[in-house]
Amino acid sequence: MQQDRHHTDMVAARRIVVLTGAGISAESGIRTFRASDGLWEDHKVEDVATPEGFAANPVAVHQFYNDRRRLLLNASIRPNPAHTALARLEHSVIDLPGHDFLLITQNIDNLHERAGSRALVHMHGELLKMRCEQSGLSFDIREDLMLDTCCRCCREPGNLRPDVVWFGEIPLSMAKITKALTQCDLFIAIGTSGNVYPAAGFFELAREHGAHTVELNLESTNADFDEHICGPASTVVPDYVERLLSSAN
Ligand code: BV8
Repeated sequence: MQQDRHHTDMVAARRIVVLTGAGISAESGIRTFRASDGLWEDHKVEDVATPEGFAANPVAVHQFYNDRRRLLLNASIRPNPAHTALARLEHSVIDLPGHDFLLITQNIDNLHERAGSRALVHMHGELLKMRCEQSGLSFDIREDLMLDTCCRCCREPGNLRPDVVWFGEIPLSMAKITKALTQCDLFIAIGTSGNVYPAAGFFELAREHGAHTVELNLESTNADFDEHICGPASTVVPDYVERLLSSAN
């Protein structure tokens, strides 16, 4: 029977990979990159999200990330129902025989963890971590990172940077991600514009290996997913997860 390309076969979905982007955190109050009020509207990518930009003006780059870290730590910023639904999906399937689940996020916020997600990879790093460029060690940070902040490994200032992946740098956990993409039978992209590689190509790799691919986004990105479900993440993600879970029982 020809698989209906445009609808998820809810019962067949056993090995699930989810990719999230800035859109899943938009309703939690965190700006996306490419919307009209996006982060890239008042910053040039090459100035604040490249190693060259950091080398040229580390103070400006620290300020860019310090501002985003302070916002993230504001009490008003909380996971929304989309984050919570993904954590529920993970907890419901991860222990079922023959099932698997991996959540890959491009986001550097910690809203997935705060919603309860554990099978989680931050492929572009984390805003609440800093890294020593001498030792390679990462440390938690919840306050401003300044030029004169000392790392605990070298006990001197000047070696620390945000522990995020900038343009031109290699994303994290690519071996684990690639393995999951080639083995999954359902790939779900949520709240990402598909502008940045290699994340933007993940759905094609999954489909080449037999996965059904679904995009849940405010509006369709017109990328060639099998299925497009449009609407705000805090509505469409819980609805979709509910349908997946009710069909699995
Ligand atoms: C790599 C972390 C090699 C930092 C980010 C030329 C020179 C050098 C490199 C390149 C080049 N050409 C291409 C490249 C590769 C480059 C790239 O893709 N450039 C693009 C601009 C062309 N990529 C890289 O450099 C990557 N590294 O390629 O290394 C390699 C490759 C494979 C294997 C080994 C080695 C590294 C890229 C990482 C950059 N770091 N972030 C930080 O956060 O400051 S990128 C940043 O933007 C995010 O992390 C995310 O990945 C990316 C895209 O953002 P989105 O999440 O999609 O957000 P966006 O605003 O764009 O879209 C939001 C979407 O949500 C929209 O569709 C909107 O409609 C929707 N939405 C909004 N509200 C809602 C909603 N949806 C639902 N509900 C809502 N309420």
